[in-house]
Amino acid sequence: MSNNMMTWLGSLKSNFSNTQQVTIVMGNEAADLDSMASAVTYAWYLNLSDTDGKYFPMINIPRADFKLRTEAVYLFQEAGINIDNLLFAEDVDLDKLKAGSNLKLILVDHNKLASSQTGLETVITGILDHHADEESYPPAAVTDIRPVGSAATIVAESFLKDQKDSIDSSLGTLLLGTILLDTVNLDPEAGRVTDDDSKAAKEIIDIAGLDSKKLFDKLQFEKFNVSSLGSYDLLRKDYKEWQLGDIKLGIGSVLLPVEDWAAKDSEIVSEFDRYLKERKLDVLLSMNAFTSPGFTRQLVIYVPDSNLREKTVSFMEGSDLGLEKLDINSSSDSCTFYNQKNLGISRKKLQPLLKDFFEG
Ligand SMILES: [Mn+2]
Repeated sequence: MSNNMMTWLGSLKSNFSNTQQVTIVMGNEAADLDSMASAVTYAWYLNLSDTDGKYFPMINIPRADFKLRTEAVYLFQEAGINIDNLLFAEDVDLDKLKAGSNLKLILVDHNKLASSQTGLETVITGILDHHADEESYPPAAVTDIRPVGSAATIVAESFLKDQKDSIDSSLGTLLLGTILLDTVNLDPEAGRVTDDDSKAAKEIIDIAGLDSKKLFDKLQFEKFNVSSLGSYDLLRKDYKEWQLGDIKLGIGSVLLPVEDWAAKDSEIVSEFDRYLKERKLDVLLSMNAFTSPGFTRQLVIYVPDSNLREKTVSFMEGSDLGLEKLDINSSSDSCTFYNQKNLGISRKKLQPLLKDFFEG
């Protein structure tokens, strides 16, 4: 058992097997920064307190999806963590572990398992969370569920209580960065921060000697910095799809002006085509939203079938979206780019309009 977090992380994969007794510490399936950072840091805390506990953090998404969480990519790197050392969803066979009576589960940043993981409730032994308590776990589970701004605050409190000496700049960066992002830099105006968050954050800042303003600004920037992502990843970063009658519709939400996107990727239309075909879609839309300097919305419509395209485009051009065609080099018959003048129509509002249209 190491008492250095990096050494411990470096040996995680070689110490793990799906056929031996383990306690998996995992965040929720949305795997935001809070879920991932809390899983890693809380598993580390538990290992410090119980030297043969075999606590393993699991990042509850496929490894290939990690790069989409650009703020997490930044913070883990800043904390000096090599992502290759972490266990992701495909590395851990929860069903097999449970079938072999080898699994205990500790949930962080959620208290009810995802629908894809139901059946594992009986092996939940602990929960540390800040969501409303859904009481979907065994009564014997040890829980700390409180409405603080970040689950990382509750992890930080654990270290502050009895592992203060383990708070170095690496651990401090992970915990503090997560708390700051979740509470909008501890700003009471944003309505997310509680006294517990502020107290834990301030103690971590003092112990680890961190600059919270600098860390928050950089995280906030990286959260929206999608420059490292290609067209395919931009489309899937924040994506939803629906079956509407005979039509399968997919809508990506992209934080980038279409002019910049098309300039960055001359193959943008063939990437839309690849995305549509892989997901067997009939209609693929991208709703682009960004601030430059004012809030702006744009829309991309991609429909390869010409009859369906004509129908779809004329409906959308005639709708309240306020579409104004853009002259983009990559435009083709099948792919059209627009400014969306009606800023009030988000994906949540557009979907029911298209549902009525395609199902009607
Ligand atoms: Mn959270």
